[in-house]
Amino acid sequence: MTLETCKLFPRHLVQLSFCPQHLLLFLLLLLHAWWGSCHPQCLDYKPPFEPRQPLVFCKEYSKFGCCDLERDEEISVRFYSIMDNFDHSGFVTCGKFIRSILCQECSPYAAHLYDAEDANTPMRLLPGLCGDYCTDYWHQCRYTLSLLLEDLGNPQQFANMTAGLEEDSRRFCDFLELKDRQYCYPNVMTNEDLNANLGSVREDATGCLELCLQEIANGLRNPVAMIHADDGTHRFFVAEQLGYVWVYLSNGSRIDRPFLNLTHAVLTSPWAGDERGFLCIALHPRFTTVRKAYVYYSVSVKREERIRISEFTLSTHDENQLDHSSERTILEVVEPASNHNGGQLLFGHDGYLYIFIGDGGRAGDPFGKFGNSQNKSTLLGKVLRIDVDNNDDGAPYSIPSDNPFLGEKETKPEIYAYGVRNMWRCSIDRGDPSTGTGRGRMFCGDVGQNKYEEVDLIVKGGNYGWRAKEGFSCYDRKLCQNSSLDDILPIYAYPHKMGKSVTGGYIYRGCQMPNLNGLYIFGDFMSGRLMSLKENPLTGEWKYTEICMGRDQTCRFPKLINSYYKYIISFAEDEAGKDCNWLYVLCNCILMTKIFSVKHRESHDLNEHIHGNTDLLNIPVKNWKKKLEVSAF
Ligand SMILES: *[C@@H]1O[C@H](CO)[C@@H](O)[C@H](O)[C@H]1NC(C)=O
Ligand SMILES: *[C@@H]1O[C@H](CO)[C@@H](O)[C@H](O)[C@H]1NC(C)=O
Ligand SMILES: *[C@@H]1O[C@H](CO)[C@@H](O)[C@H](O)[C@H]1NC(C)=O
Ligand SMILES: *[C@@H]1O[C@H](CO)[C@@H](O)[C@H](O)[C@H]1NC(C)=O
Ligand SMILES: *[C@@H]1O[C@H](CO)[C@@H](O)[C@H](O)[C@H]1NC(C)=O
Ligand SMILES: [Ca+2]
Repeated sequence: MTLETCKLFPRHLVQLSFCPQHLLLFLLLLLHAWWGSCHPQCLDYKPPFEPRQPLVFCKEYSKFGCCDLERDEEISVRFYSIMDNFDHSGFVTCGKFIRSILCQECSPYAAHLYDAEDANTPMRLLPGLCGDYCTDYWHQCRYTLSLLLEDLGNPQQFANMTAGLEEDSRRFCDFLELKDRQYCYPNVMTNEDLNANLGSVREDATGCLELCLQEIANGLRNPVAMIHADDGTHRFFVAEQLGYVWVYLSNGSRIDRPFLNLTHAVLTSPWAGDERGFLCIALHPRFTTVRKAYVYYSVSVKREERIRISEFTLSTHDENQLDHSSERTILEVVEPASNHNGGQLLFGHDGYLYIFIGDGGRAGDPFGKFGNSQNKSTLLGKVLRIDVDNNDDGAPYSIPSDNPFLGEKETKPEIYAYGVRNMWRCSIDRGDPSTGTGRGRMFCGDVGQNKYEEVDLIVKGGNYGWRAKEGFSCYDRKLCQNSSLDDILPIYAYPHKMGKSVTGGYIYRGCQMPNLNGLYIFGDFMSGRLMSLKENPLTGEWKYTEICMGRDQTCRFPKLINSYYKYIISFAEDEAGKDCNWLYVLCNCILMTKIFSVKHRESHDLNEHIHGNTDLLNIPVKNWKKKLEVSAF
């Protein structure tokens, strides 16, 4: 086999010359590209990974390969059952060959060793061996071939074949040999170029981390959030801004009937840049027993715009649908303007519900004496924390007894942190898979005003600065210089030449790219830039690295792509299970700038117009949100 054969990968790049609909993409990461062609790849076509627990039998693939501990145990069982046929000296002579051959499915190059890269051609029965190694094997243990093939199919089928092969060293090795001397076993193990950066995401010449993507769903209209239930079903719940939540099953199928259809109640419009709408959903952290979902959306009540957080109960007869008659309002906050509605809802590891509320809108947080965000008498511009457990009778929520401002005069007890402008997408760190380091940390992107976008690490009682500060710099000079501000600076801020509306992401804790473990991966809605931050544990500083798409050759894998639609709306991760989890990015393809000239802030007239015209609501909400003030205000 020559390198040319590696280029047989079918090219599945999607056509990007048109903009079909809004896309939801799978953020899959890159396998070290080798001469741009032959990749580490597993027999199931997936990329290799770092097993969560070290392997016991095929130890050499403990660091990075294609087997988890469970598969490793199965291989070991098979080995010992084959070795039952041997006496001690046979075991000593042939055990090592059999073990090595059986373990090749754990090799990060398994797909290549088994000729499995091209799904249209038959796979080899056994991994491809190098010539010398095969000759050795033939000399010492040729009669073991039938044992290896025995349980791969109908034993009769192989009986004649192996009988013929075992007698003739040339035919034996014609059958087992992989002619490509670099990729055959065992040379593939010792080739330095192939093994140097296994599992490492590579940097391009400018230092940008190169990734590839896989599309997993499309045809969504402004998908604002994607979550999982953590209940072993591995389904996804994808929310669209106009008020739908859809269930995607683990096999990729979408259930026809919506999980939730709130389109009749959600206040939004087809106007590009409308920040209102259905913005988030969170499931109870013990969803298997507490069958409740929480949603965050814009609503018009008595001509007043509000955001509403409400609770739904799962249908008793359909686990892929909420009981639409079960809605119970948990909290409503009046929005003085139609932008900056916040929009994040999530459960922390403490079991409490966190709600991220925007500053109420317009530019520069103009309300009151020093804006809403620094005013603890209002819920606007805050991170809230409430307890929704055991709320079936009485109040819809209670205040956790250790909320930071309890008992402070003229301060809302729900407040957990303040000084936030318009946090868009927050996440909780799962923690390092082996040490647990970082577990429970809460990261948010806070959309900036005119100059800086920032990423914050949210802690109890923290003041995140707005409107005194935007990023690291002063926005309101007077407030900024007040020594009692005592604010927490972002872990990172970037100027508007890099992007104009941050979309918070996740700490990568997957196992396919061990060198990305601990990186915070996020993006910018306006510029489409994908970015990462890596913490220096000694200094606590976060170092920025851009993420770019791998080159065509790098991503030339079945189903992989290396481009995406520019408007990064949100990120997601899937349920961690036996398998590695992945990161996802939700993107939109349509430009929104054209419609910026439409002024509709605080336009109750417009809302009425929209409400009076339900057809409009059923039009896909073309573009998405946020940062309207760039040109409108
Ligand atoms: C196997 O070999 C025997 C004898 O050489 C022959 O009769 C039989 O048909 C062969 N079976 C297959 C499946 O080729
Ligand atoms: C996925 O699973 C569902 C339910 O088991 C089934 O109805 C559907 O046909 C499956 N879809 C695919 C593409 O296999
Ligand atoms: C969602 O609800 C609206 C009315 O509330 C209805 O007109 C629409 O058909 C529903 N959509 C789906 C997909 O069920
Ligand atoms: C703080 O917010 C409350 C509630 O909106 C408002 O009544 C009060 O005037 C504000 N305080 C200042 C100093 O602006
Ligand atoms: C500084 O902030 C405190 C608390 O918000 C306030 O009471 C005080 O008047 C401020 N000082 C100045 C000089 O603005
Ligand atoms: Ca800040």
